[in-house]
Amino acid sequence: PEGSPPTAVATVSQYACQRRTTIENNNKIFTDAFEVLAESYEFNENEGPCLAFRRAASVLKSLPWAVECLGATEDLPCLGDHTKAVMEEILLYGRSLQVESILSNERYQTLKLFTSVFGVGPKTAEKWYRRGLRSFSDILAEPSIQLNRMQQTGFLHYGDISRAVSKAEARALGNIIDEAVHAITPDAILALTGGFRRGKEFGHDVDFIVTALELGKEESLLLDIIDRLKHHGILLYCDYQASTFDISKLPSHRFEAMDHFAKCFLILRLEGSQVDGGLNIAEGDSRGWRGVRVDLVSPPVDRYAYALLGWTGSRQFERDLRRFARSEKRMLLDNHALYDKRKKEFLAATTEKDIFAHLGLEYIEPWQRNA
Ligand code: TTP
Ligand code: MN
Ligand code: MN
Ligand code: MN
Repeated sequence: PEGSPPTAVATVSQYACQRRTTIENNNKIFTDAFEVLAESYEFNENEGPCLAFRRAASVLKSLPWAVECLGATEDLPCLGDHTKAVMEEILLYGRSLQVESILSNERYQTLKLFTSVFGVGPKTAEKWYRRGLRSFSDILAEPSIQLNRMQQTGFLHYGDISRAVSKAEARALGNIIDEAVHAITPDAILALTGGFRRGKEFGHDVDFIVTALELGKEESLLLDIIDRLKHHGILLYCDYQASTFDISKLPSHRFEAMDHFAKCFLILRLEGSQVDGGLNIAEGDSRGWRGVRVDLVSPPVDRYAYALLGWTGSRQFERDLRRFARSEKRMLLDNHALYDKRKKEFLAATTEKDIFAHLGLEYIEPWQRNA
């Protein structure tokens, strides 16, 4: 009959953890617009519409087809009136007036610029904006502003760390970390996680999980790795955070809260000669190296699967895993553990597959988690 889909189309779940989302995005014209809207609501601390646009974008990213008319979205979840109005505008005129007005808005542009600095979040950016500051030179020339160590580093390495990291660079860093880890503890476990584990071509950093087979050794392992990188002269910045992990605590409700594992946020010096893909160094810049942001997290080995699942992302995939666990299974999930509220017990897992199975979910491969 007229108006119905050409074939029996499986219903799309409202949960990203029940969808398979590769890096191929057939609906980029819409999802780029939604991201601008979400960001703008985020800057205004309006969490509801921010999450709504992120959820809508995530649904469209999972589709193996491009939306060509609004009718095609009828059976899709998480698309509200506002979302559909934006889509209709884009379908008709190729652009959305609301998005264009945000993009040309001075406050949005300034907050976007300021939050692009490592160590500067929306709160700090807002504070600087309200003081009338509009550019990096305004900030650096303002005597009353005390930059913290992270922000100083952010300005110092701004060019390097705002430039995307390539797969080849991620691989080269993987070799450096691998060498360090295994020189310290031959049977340590090292895994690439974050966006590169999901198969992304570029990232803003490179994320690794490292753990020792012997329970309790993981924290000293991380400190030894940092020490070794320092002695190799490639540690440009290190923010180490000791473990505050407590095995008796129930998984946290809030996704945005950081986990409690020992971790460090680094900037490493990557030599150009080690990169087979070639570095993207601008003409005239012949120093032959670049700074790269690297995150290392070191969970106890019995929490390895939870940490790996939590750090592989995407953020939207993680949000929906937790929401699914809570709303559909009466379970609490975070980067440390899964707790069954009905049975009042923690569920152990040695692999990510175990966790999906505990949740009654089909296994989703890392490269299908680009929600
Ligand atoms: P990111 O490195 O921020 O994001 P990404 O790797 O998906 O993408 P990008 O290319 O921009 O780097 O975070 C990776 C995952 O780690 C993300 O799902 C959130 C998670 N994470 C935690 O769970 N706890 C933390 O403390 C941090 C910093 C990240
Ligand atoms: Mn990352
Ligand atoms: Mn990121
Ligand atoms: Mn990271």
